[in-house]
Amino acid sequence: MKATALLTAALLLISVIPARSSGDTPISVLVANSVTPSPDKTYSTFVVFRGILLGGLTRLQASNQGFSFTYSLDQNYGPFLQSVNGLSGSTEERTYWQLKVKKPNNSTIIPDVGIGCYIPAANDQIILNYTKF
Ligand code: B12
Ligand SMILES: *[C@@H]1O[C@H](CO)[C@@H](O)[C@H](O)[C@H]1NC(C)=O
Ligand SMILES: *[C@@H]1O[C@H](CO)[C@@H](O)[C@H](O)[C@H]1NC(C)=O
Ligand SMILES: *[C@@H]1O[C@H](CO)[C@@H](O)[C@H](O)[C@H]1NC(C)=O
Repeated sequence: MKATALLTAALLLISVIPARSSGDTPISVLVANSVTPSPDKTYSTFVVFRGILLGGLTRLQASNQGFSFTYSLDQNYGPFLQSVNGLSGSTEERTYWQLKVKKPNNSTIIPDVGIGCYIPAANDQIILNYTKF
């Protein structure tokens, strides 16, 4: 092969590899339903360096792993996670998607911010838990 052909092949290879730099932060997403017991689902995705959870969820939705979500925009607090995999929170039924995070040391926190403000750390397990308020 000529040098130009090699270069073309190398460039082609680079362009088909999804952009994922060393600064990327891997996370998993667990979808749980504590209202109507159903099997948990786990997905993998990542956020960019210091990226917000909303970015990771958007990337996960685009990755064809069967994850979908919607959000509404609150004028004060930003994105409110409305539905996950077609199941929507409801004020009438007093249900919502709670956001929890299980850290690599197995301690679980309930973030005091939503999906637009939470910045995942490496190997966070994001728990989206359908529950009652
Ligand atoms: C009640 C309440 C809720 C209820 C709202 C249900 C309902 N229909 O009433 C429920 C339990 C659903 C809830 C959930 C969450 N909440 Co809340 N909630 C409150 C609380 C105590 C009062 C809000 C209120 O009624 N205001 C009066 C009404 C008249 O004004 P309103 O603008 O219409 O209120 C709406 C918004 O506040 C919205 N809302 C409530 N919480 C949140 C959170 C986010 C991120 C967004 C975008 C909107 C939002 O729901 C209200 C009703 O529609 C406030 C604290 C406070 N004292 O203000 C925290 C507060 C707004 N919540 C907060 C948080 C963090 C959350 C969660 C992310 C917690 C979690 N880890 O799961 C989740 C949202 C997850 C998701 N799906 O995106 C934070 C937001 C801080 C921030 N900068 O992001 C606050 C300030 C409390 C705190 N921890 O400091 N919440
Ligand atoms: C677990 O890790 C988190 C953050 O990485 C830290 O804040 C917390 O103190 C740790 N908890 C325990 C019990 O070690
Ligand atoms: C966290 O829990 C899992 C499963 O229970 C266990 O295998 C793992 O060793 C635990 N990790 C730490 C850091 O305690
Ligand atoms: C979801 O929330 C319910 C009610 O708070 C709780 O009992 C359950 O353990 C939670 N599930 C997960 C996976 O955190």
